[in-house]
Amino acid sequence: MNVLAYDLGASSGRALLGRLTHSKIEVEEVHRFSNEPVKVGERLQWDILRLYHEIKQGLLKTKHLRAELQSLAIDSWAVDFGLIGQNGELLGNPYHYRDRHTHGVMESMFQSIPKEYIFQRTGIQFLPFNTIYQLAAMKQADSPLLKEASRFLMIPDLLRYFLTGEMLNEFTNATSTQLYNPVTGDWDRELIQRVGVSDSWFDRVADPGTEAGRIRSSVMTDLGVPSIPVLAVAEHDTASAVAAVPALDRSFAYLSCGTWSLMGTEVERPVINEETLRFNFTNEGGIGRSFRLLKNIMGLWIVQELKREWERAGVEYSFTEIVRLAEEAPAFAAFIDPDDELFLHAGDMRSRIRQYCRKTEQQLPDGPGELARCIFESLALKYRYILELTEKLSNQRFNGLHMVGGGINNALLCQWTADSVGKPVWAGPAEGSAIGNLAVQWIAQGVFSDIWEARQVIRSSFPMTTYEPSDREAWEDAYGRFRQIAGLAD
Ligand code: LRH
Repeated sequence: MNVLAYDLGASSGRALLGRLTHSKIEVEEVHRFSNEPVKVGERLQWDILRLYHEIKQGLLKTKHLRAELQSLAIDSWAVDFGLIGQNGELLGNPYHYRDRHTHGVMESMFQSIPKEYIFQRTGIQFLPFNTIYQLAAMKQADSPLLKEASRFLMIPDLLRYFLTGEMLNEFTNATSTQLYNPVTGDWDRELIQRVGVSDSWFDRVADPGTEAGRIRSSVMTDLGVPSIPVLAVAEHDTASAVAAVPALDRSFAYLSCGTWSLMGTEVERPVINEETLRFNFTNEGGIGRSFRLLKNIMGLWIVQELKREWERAGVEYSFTEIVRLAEEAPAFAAFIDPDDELFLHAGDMRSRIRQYCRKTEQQLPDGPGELARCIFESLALKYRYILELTEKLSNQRFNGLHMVGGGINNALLCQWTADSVGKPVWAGPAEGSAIGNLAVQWIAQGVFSDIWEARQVIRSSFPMTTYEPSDREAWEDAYGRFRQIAGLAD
């Protein structure tokens, strides 16, 4: 049974063809493409039509493989969206969540809508780029789009709409907006109205696994493809990645490691209380109406930005080289809190890291190895802090940590994570989101009875590398210093 998964990340996208043979999943990458946002003036926007073009290219390439598809589905990064006008056309280009138009909007919103009220109703962490603040920023700027809009679609909803002509909002992604109420199981219409936009744009929310239409006739004619079903899966990429965690135990911790690091656990009901609010944890929707109690950690973004910066200066380093240089640099020389707002937007990471270190009276990392080592060690230390909080907030003890996503190709980071958290790290699969996307399509088709059966098959289909903790004393000492420097001490 062949199915096609499109997984769009903040810097690249891919289409994976999934086949099931003898209860094993086989995947073949049929298309890979870059996803480069475009800056026009001060505004950073997604090139959404190019992404749609690449989706069609993926369909063409699959056709050339003569692989008969049962269905396809799309997942992507969360929070970003497009607005649809009265005539059914997309209004403008979706903003990139790292665009600066949301700067200060969250804080100013708290003056009219209390923070506690928002958290009580949504259970979602406060990130300045959440959809709610993007809409409020557009409102403050008196965006003409808001006057024309008749529907709100998140990125995968939007691309699915282009393919099928049908509009539908998907559950896991809907929760990431901070406009969805997990207790009532619907958009929080009161909150939406208080933000000042029309709640009529927000329609029925569909569960992962729902058939959301079929390839429309114009696409069939243009590409010469049949009208296969297009499914809504766990369309938030992190939800798909968590769906693919090959856990045996129902109580498990995960780290989805890519541009972002998302760390947490799966829970049956959202955990909305003073503690989760205090530590800014989130309760995003998962598959089977579970919730992902987790926290965003800035992740490999800082290194990706450094790499781009070096490229602009004419120096090319591969990730393998960066990791090797980090390994050769002196240990525990300087730490940053990767989640400091300094590192959120694109720009000169070298000077921001040095600025952070100057402010906290540390040595200033200089060359690529020192800078990369500072980032990787700081990430590993932040992982320990968040893992301990996850245990506390969910009232569980984990005997290891599952790592999925492209970041697991960095064996040094996996090892340092194990050393820092003092528990084994089980790494794999690297294409977590795409595999979770495939798995939900197979659940929808009745091939797997539920996500737990899918997780078992994923476990037996993909390699998993175990990293045992080592060097504990040095990491324990580093953790104490890191907490002081990052202001995370008790
Ligand atoms: C990871 C991710 C994450 C969101 C961010 C916008 O790709 O979806 O879960 O917080 O992008």
